[in-house]
Amino acid sequence: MNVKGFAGGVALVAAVLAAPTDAAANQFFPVQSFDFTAGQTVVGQGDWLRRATTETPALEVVSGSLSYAPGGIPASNGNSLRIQALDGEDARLPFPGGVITPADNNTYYWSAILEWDGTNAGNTSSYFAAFLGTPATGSTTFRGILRGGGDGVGNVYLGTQLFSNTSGDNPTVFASNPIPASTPVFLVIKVTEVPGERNDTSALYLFTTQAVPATEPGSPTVVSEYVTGTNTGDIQGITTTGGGIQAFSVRQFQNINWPGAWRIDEIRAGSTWESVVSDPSNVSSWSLYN
Ligand SMILES: [Ca+2]
Ligand SMILES: [Ca+2]
Ligand SMILES: [Ca+2]
Repeated sequence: MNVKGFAGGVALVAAVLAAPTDAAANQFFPVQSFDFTAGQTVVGQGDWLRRATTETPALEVVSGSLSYAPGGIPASNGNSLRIQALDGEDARLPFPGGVITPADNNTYYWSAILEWDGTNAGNTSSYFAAFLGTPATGSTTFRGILRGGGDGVGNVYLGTQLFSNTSGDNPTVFASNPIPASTPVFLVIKVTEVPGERNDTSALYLFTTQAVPATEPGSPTVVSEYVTGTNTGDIQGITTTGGGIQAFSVRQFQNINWPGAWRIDEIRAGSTWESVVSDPSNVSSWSLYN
């Protein structure tokens, strides 16, 4: 009798603890709060490495964290990362588990709090954050791309693109609501390996005024799909020629016509919505205490 009761208690505790444990298990790396030294490059701090060759200015950790005021995202520790509109240093954060080989119906999410500094709205766009494939150093096999762009009359938008190429096979799709200046927004990008070739998607969920839901919304803000063309237009297709997904990357690229500096913080990546909107290490968020 006592043994049975004890076993039931163990089962209950295991069930209560399962949610945060699963969220942690589905993360590709621990949340990146930039609890690093401000005023210095992020390269060499934590697990961050240089993506390509040396470029200046540095991809610099700056003082203070970003927070998403409407809520749903835990408060951030430490500092944050500045991304400038200059062809400066790029960095990558390798997955501790190594390269992920995509399989049918797999999903890959990343999320972040992001702030545009309000300068140089510009009249074109460029991309500055994405998953990264192979090879590790110097690779431009970006997928699940975040792109920022201006309309030339002061408005700035965010969009997503499945891969980085210039053929137009997978055009960027922008969300229609402008990004407020100096006000943090929250975003999730979801890449889906749809069974078959040239049909994968990159979806953007953009939050500017609403609290971030604990469960995935029924539909994203916008979706970028592979259209047509001659490129190897599939996550699995790229894998067969040496791809896969193995890192997260942040890029600085010179274009005087694209929006000014950004700050990014609280970067999460994982295979589920829950793994990129919650903090498994935050005990107060566990169902046991709600
Ligand atoms: Ca932070
Ligand atoms: Ca596919
Ligand atoms: Ca660069």
